[in-house]
Amino acid sequence: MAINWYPGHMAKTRRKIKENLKLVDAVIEIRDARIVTSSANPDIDDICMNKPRIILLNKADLSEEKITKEWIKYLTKNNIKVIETNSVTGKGLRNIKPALLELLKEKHDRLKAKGLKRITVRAMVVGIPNVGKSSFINKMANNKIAKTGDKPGVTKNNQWIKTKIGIELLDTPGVLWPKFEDENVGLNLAFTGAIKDEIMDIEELALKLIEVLQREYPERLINRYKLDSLDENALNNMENIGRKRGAILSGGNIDYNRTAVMLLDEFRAGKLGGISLDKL
Ligand SMILES: Nc1nc2c(ncn2[C@@H]2O[C@H](COP(=O)(O)OP(=O)(O)OP(=O)(O)O)[C@@H](O)[C@H]2O)c(=O)[nH]1
Ligand SMILES: [Mg+2]
Repeated sequence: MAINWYPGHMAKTRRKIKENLKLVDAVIEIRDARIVTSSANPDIDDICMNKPRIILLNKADLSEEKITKEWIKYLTKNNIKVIETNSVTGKGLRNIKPALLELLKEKHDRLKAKGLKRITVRAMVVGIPNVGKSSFINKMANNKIAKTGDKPGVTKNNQWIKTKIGIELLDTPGVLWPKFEDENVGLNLAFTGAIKDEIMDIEELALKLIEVLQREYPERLINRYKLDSLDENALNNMENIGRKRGAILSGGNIDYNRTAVMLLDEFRAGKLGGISLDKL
C-alpha cells in the first residue's frame, strides 16, 4: 500500500525547526507512545545537535504500560529526559518543569552567577501531526489557546504560548519525515491517525490493521468483537467483525467501508485496550 506522507510543505517546516532552534533553550519532542520508533524523526539528533531535549511519550493512556516503561529506560540519555504523558488529562505533565530545570541547570547557574533572578525557559515543541503537541501546550498553560483537533494538520503556523510557571512553549505544525524504506512505519503512522485518512484507502488500511492485531494482539480482537475465533485470513476476520457489528449492506453483503471506519475509530480511541505497535 503506497502512502504519500511527505507533502512539500513539510520540507519547509523542517527548515523552520532548524531556524527556531536558535530561539530556544530546549526541545520537547513529542512521540506517540504506541509507535515510539515510527513516530520518531530520524534526523532529530542531527537537527537538535546537543540541545537539551525532553522526549514525551504522549498518548501513553493508549499504549501498553509495560512497553512504554521499557522505552523510557532505553531512550533516556545524559541530555535527554523521557516522560510518559497523557495530554488530555494532564497526567505526567508535572514532571516537565523539573526535567527542564535539571537539563538547564548549568546554564541557569551561570546566569544566576551573573545576577539574573527571573529566568524564563523557552522550549520548542515538535512532533508528527496529531500526536498532541497543541493539547500538551494548552494543558501546560492551563488555557485552551492553541487549536487542537482529532485529525492531523490542525496547527498551521508557529505560535508562542506562555505558561504561568516560567516556561514559554513554541507550538509548531506536525511534521512527517520520509522513511520510505519501511512500509510498517507508514502503516503505523496511518493506523494511529498521523496521516490524513482522505489520502488513503481506508478499507485496505483497516485490513492491514487487522493483520497486525491478529498477529500481535489476537485476544483483543476476539474479545472486542465477540468473535468465536480468528481466521488466518484477515479479510475473513474483517467480514466477521463487520457482521458482528451489523455493518451489512441491503443485499446482505458486508459494508467494508463502515467496518473499516468503525475499527479504525475504535482502535484510535483505545477501545481495544493499551496497544504498542513498536516494541524494543
Ligand atoms: N488519548 C489521548 N488523546 C490525546 C492525547 N493528547 C492529545 N490527544 C488527542 O489527540 C488529538 C490531536 O491533538 P492535537 O493537540 O491537536 O495534536 P497536534 O500534535 O497539535 O496536531 P497537529 O497540530 O495537527 O500537528 C486530539 O483529539 C487530542 O484530544 C493523549 O495523551 N491521549
Ligand atoms: Mg497542533
